[in-house]
Amino acid sequence: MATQRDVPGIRRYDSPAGGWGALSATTKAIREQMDAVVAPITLLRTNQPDGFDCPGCAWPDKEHRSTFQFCENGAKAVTWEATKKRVPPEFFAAHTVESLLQWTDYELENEGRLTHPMVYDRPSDTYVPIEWDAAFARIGEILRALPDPNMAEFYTSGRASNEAAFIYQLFARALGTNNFPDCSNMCHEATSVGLPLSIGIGKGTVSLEDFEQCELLIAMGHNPGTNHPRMMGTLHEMARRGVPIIVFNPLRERALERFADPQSAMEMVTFSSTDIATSYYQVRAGGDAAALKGIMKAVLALDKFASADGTVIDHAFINAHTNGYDAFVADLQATDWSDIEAASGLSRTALESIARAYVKSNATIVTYGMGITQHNKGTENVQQIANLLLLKGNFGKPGAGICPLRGHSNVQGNRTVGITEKPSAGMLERIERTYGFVPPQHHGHDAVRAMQSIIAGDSKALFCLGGNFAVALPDPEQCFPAMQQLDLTVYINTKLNRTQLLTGKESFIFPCLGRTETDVQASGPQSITVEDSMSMVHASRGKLQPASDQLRSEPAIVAGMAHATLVDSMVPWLDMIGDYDLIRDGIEAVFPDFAQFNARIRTPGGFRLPLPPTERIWTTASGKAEFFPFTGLREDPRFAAKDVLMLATLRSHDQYNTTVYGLDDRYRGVFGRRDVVFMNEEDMADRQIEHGDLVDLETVLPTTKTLSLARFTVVAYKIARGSVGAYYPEANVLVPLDYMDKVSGTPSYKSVPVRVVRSAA
Ligand SMILES: Nc1nc2c(c(=O)[nH]1)N[C@H]1C(S)=C(S)[C@@H](COP(=O)(O)OP(=O)(O)OC[C@H]3O[C@@H](n4cnc5c(=O)[nH]c(N)nc54)[C@H](O)[C@@H]3O)O[C@H]1N2
Ligand SMILES: Nc1nc2c(c(=O)[nH]1)N[C@H]1C(S)=C(S)[C@@H](COP(=O)(O)OP(=O)(O)OC[C@H]3O[C@@H](n4cnc5c(=O)[nH]c(N)nc54)[C@H](O)[C@@H]3O)O[C@H]1N2
Ligand SMILES: [Mo]
Repeated sequence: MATQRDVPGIRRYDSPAGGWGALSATTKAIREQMDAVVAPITLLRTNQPDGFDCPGCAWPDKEHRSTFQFCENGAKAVTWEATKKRVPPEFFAAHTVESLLQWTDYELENEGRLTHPMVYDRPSDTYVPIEWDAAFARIGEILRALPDPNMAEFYTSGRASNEAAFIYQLFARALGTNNFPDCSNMCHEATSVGLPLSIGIGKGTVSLEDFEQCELLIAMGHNPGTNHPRMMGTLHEMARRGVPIIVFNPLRERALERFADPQSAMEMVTFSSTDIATSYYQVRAGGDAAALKGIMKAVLALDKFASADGTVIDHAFINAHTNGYDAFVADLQATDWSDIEAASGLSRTALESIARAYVKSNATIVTYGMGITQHNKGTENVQQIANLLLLKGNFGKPGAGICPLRGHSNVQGNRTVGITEKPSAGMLERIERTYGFVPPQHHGHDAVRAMQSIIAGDSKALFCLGGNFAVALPDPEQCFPAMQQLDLTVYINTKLNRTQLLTGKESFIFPCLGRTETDVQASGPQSITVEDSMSMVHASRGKLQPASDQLRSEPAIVAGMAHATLVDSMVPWLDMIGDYDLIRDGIEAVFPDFAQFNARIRTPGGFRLPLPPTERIWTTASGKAEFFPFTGLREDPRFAAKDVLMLATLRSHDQYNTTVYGLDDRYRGVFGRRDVVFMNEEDMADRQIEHGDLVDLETVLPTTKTLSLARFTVVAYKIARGSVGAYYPEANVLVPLDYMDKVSGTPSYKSVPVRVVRSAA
């Protein structure tokens, strides 16, 4: 057998996810990054009523008051921020930017926390210290000299608080632009764009209580053991209650197979675990819409033989609450099973059995992540999930609904408080009324558009509130050099990363407080607020001593730049920093859903933002929920050329987006390396490729230039036929910038058509 060959760093991992492996990994993370004494105190403050919100993921906590929920990757996120390592001015003096560009992403961030505001000095090719006020003044000069404010881009990464995000959008709009590229454009944009058309709101509709009443869970395209680890507690509990859990994922992900809950003394002591998925379907990458069509086609067939009592399809709900049903049904009837099977990689029999399970359940939740959204058909994928749920009225009843698993811990909140390139008229009108300036009305740039505009030389200034913009986007060969043509780059970050090293004519790095740290302003210690995946808004307050006495909070840095740039502004920028309650008053004035904002966040647990679909109110154009047929099945490139494989770029267990904590991906059996391609053994055999061989990958798209990646090592893996996997960001060299979901603008990170061949010896 090919898989028997010994490949360095590749070992079988037979244990369940969680368990003792997770405990020892946590201890290791703490040992490497933190003082042993501070660590337990810090971890115990995570997600406590008076503590800080975990920067790891956006999964909610029960009433936000549970005792610290054990979570390996939450602990990694906290320790990575609370590390004792530092990047002081002496570090920058000792390393030119050119030399730092040779470092790996892991090495850069592992240097520790940024400590001083820095400015790029071209003659020495180093970053040198600068006073905050001098930096703000210079940025103001450059911005005032821009011929058009739309030549500036304002990127946000979803870790920023509501307060930081709100004041940031106010700054950009007061300057005169709606250019808000956002990490969400690379993440859940298909949700933000697709769901409002289907059900009136671009957010999930379930709460934690719904999981307690749910009768069937369908988990599509997400890897919670790594990316939403606190969700494992919920899944574990559901599995033990006997709730069927159906998984769709091209890869066998260990945590979705079996999990040992580190909080279960029984499972820890007996080395036992709980099976999570009751059935696991290895759909082809990019094949979910096809699979969903198959399930729905089978549901229609079952309905034919049923009585009209609504036990199969909820016709009463459909008549009262939806539009577009007939056209949707006609499309399903016209779709061939053979096309569904070819595009999904799943058999008709399998899809029919899922339909039977779906029909049996009175309350179904579908959870989904990047495996659904990051495709050139991402919006259609999301809308097919909504269709499936609508068929049985799975909105606005207990135990049922849709649950997009959000990415960054406050990405949803950023959107809610105004980070959008397509602002509503109402929001702009209320900004004008509250702050006395007329914000721009025309739409601005999303992330891909912003980069295209930088490449074209049209955009001259880039601000980044967190994140690692250039590394997160596709096609570095094109994007990295373009960044260096910018006149001005301003990076507000906690850690060193590659984007900061792609210096423009003038570049600034502003170190900011992290969420774990105390934030003291004129009126005393401040709290910030965040919104989790389930629309719960609550306060978060840091407890640790800041990493350096030079750090400023994100809102303070933004306000400082605004104050120095907009000299005639009537917005009380600096007052708002003295007391964040004033920022929240502004949020309340611009977004009516935040009525009584300051009062409501003072109750532990916070409050939930309104979600009309939970009351069967549909804020769509028609006032009803909409069925959207998906007609693009045969556009899958694998129909045109049989040797094409679909590449999905993935996160390892030891990474947070572009932040690489370590080089292991324990559950997938990869240790100490990331230069691998996961392949199905039959696809390997077809190409005479063996486990451990070096291969070259090349994109196959008629309309874009060919991108390639050479000499990665093949790992034989339990991955669906027709699909290959590789790590993000290493594999971003294969993702075209302009191959995306046309509706939402999301890059097709999870389905790039590629050919794989053995590398020349
Ligand atoms: N520890 C940790 N936590 C994180 C992050 C992190 O990097 N590290 N990132 C945060 C962010 S910003 C986000 S957006 C989320 C990401 O969380 P996830 O959505 O879980 O992200 P990924 O790991 O990119 O991909 C998820 C899964 O999709 C599967 N998949 C790939 N293609 C397809 C497909 O076509 N169909 C289906 N059904 N599945 C497919 C992959 O095999 C993988 O298991 O997590 C957040 N939390
Ligand atoms: N190929 C491929 N590309 C992808 C994806 C994929 O699945 N495949 N996923 C996409 C997704 S879902 C997302 S969300 C994007 C992520 O894109 P980004 O959000 O831009 O990237 P991150 O890696 O999360 O950002 C890491 C940096 O954030 C900074 N940081 C950390 N904490 C804080 C903080 O509290 N404040 C501030 N100001 N800075 C902080 C640190 O300096 C760190 O270097 O990447 C996208 N890119
Ligand atoms: Mo994300």
